[in-house]
Amino acid sequence: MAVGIFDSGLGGLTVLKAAQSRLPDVDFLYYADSARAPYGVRDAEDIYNLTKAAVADMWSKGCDLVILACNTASAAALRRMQEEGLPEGKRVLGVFVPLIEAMTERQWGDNSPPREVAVKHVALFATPATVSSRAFQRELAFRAIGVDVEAQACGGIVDAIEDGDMILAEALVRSHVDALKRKMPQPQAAILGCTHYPLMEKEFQAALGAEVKVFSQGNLVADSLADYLERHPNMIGAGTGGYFTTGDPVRVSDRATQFLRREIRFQAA
Ligand code: DGN
Repeated sequence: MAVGIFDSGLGGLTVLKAAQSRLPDVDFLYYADSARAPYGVRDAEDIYNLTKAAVADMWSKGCDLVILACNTASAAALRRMQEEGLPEGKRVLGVFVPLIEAMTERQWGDNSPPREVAVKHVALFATPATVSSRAFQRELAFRAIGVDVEAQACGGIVDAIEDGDMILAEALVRSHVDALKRKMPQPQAAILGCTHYPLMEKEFQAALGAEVKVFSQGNLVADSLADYLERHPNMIGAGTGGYFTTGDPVRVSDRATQFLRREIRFQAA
């Protein structure tokens, strides 16, 4: 049994990379629904159905615990799947909560009352689907955390990164930060609410200014996962992981190798 990391495409590899370096003894199974990516422009029902089917496939491959390493899928599917009830012994977790917890210094599954957050004006950068879901604001309200969130739907950045066009990605980061600043001139913190954006963290930080605290996901999710596995050691087991895709394994392997700058070989899911 390995821990499953799911994304529609390559963005979740930033989470996988951080998790592998934080938990070198754990096997990971990465699953990319590349045939249907990107999810960020699909409607919520579609994203929910695709995510549910992919997670079921990962459970059948032996992952009892699956991390939705995709904000778009977490926003549309996570709460709904958990509320509908999961099969015995299976768990699915998302990538929003570790971000919120980093802002409030709490841990996955910790029900202690919310602590005071130091930041009050927060910029959220995410895909159009994540922004229109308002899932991040819902999770904050659920925890009674009173921060003022201004969201910017960042069309185009995911495609530019997946195409390897970092010049376009950087230009888009600057224009989305400018658009956000017209709505919220002085954010105190910024949340990069898409697993592709850690690759552009420096560019976001430069466009936002050094005084803005940028919360990016890879290491935050890896730390939360390490803490979760310490409290639920039965969710890790022996077994091998690997890289699976619903798309063309050769094409996805080439792109993933370029994306993470290390050799990665996918097989058909
Ligand atoms: N990386 C995904 C996310 O975190 O929302 C966006 C890419 C996609 O369209 N799934």
